[in-house]
Amino acid sequence: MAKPRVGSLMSEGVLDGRTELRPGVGELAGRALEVLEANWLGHGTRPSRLYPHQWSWDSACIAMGYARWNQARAETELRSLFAGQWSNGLVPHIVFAEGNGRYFPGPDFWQTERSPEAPANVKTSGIAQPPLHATAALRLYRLSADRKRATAFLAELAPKLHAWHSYLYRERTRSGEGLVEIWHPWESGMDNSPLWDEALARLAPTEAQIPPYQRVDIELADPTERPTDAEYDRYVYLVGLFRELDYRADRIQDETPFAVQSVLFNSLLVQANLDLAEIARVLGDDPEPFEAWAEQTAAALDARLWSEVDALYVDYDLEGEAHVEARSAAGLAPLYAGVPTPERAGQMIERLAGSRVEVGAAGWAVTSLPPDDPGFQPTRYWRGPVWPILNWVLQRGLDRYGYPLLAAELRQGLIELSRGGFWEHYSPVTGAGHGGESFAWTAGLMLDILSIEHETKGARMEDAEIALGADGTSMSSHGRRE
Ligand code: 9WN
Repeated sequence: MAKPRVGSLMSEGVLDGRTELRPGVGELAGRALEVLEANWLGHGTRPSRLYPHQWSWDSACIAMGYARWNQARAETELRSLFAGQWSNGLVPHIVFAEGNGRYFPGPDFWQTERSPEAPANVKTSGIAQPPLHATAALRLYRLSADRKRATAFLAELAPKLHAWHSYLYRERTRSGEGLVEIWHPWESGMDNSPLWDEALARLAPTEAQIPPYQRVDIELADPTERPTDAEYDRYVYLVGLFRELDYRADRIQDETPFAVQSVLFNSLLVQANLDLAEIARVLGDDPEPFEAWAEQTAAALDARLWSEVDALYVDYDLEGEAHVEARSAAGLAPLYAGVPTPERAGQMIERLAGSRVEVGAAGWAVTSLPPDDPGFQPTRYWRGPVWPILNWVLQRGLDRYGYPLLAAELRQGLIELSRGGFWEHYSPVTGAGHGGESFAWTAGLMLDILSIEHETKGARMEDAEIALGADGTSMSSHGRRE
């Protein structure tokens, strides 16, 4: 199959008028900030109209995006998310903004009040999402205009980050090997990725085991782009099970029929541990425990999840007692955390999981499923589209292993796609945006990408519209200060 070329479609005018706009970098950053502003809830940022609450890893990316532009907003974003942290350390994947918009499953379905560990005054979900928070906090510190204030914020957040990582190592590992497990596809952040198909197929819940529910997502978004009803039945069945177990981690670990060691989750955790170690150094605390976690998980990733045949890391299905068969660009994530040897990294980069597509004249991106996979669907959620987060992770990995040109081209691909708007994901065939529009997560990641461009190339970022205030606050293109 020929690699799809987004750029040719753009220049031929096949895509709609949005792509004709070719804003400069400063203007792109201004638009990204406007998207964040439009999704601001007053205390944190919703991903989009489709997701009217605060999501865990989205918020970390949003805080990272704000880091250079609006220190106060970035702090508020993380503070608000951590207000939903459980007493056992869990950072829930959703912190609900009650009374705001329709979403299923909402607080009435989760019923997290069944757990004495859930916070009393904030409604949340009862599962996790990938741990990008320490990484966001450190980025915020490094890009801060006001270092003193940033240090105080790190001191506030560090114990919470510590509790979060402790939860993961205490409740989510088995036999001390250092790989953290997920109990629900939503915990991976890649909901309906084919990575979970085999494990989900085994579940086969009876009707009586699926609590009654009604989807909202397919009313608000194109059903052909969303997970199927069969997938939702299983998502809901798992939540129902965790609810019955009152969200007790020990019981869930014993009884969950879905438990996977995810490469992406563990890679982000390795880096988050290294970042937590760095935070400890900044605060004059002991970095050693966090470095030890990072080393342990990195070693386990390398020893247990590497596939020589595929030149890729692959997830492990604990219930099925086998490596997951499906392949995805998420398997490249260990590059981001510095896990593979340079030799393995070279092999991975040569193949790029077969997921590379060209974007524009000088850019490229990876898809969520290789275009030559029989299950590839260019616009269905995690089964083909280009997702900004996977590409953000990869460009960091490429820089880390000494491939700055490739990393810059990948960022160029993302910049090119974002010029058509900040969408939840993009079709690798047409380059058009799909899923939610004006998506905060995408905008946050783009701001970070532009920051990295600034750091690596000295690209001009500030323009007349966006001026960074001397006091560390920023002025958005609305002319409002925070
Ligand atoms: C379930 C908010 C979230 C992202 C996930 C993405 C999607 C939710 C959904 O949206 O998941 O958590 O309802 O589909 O898969 O990565 O955090 O943007």
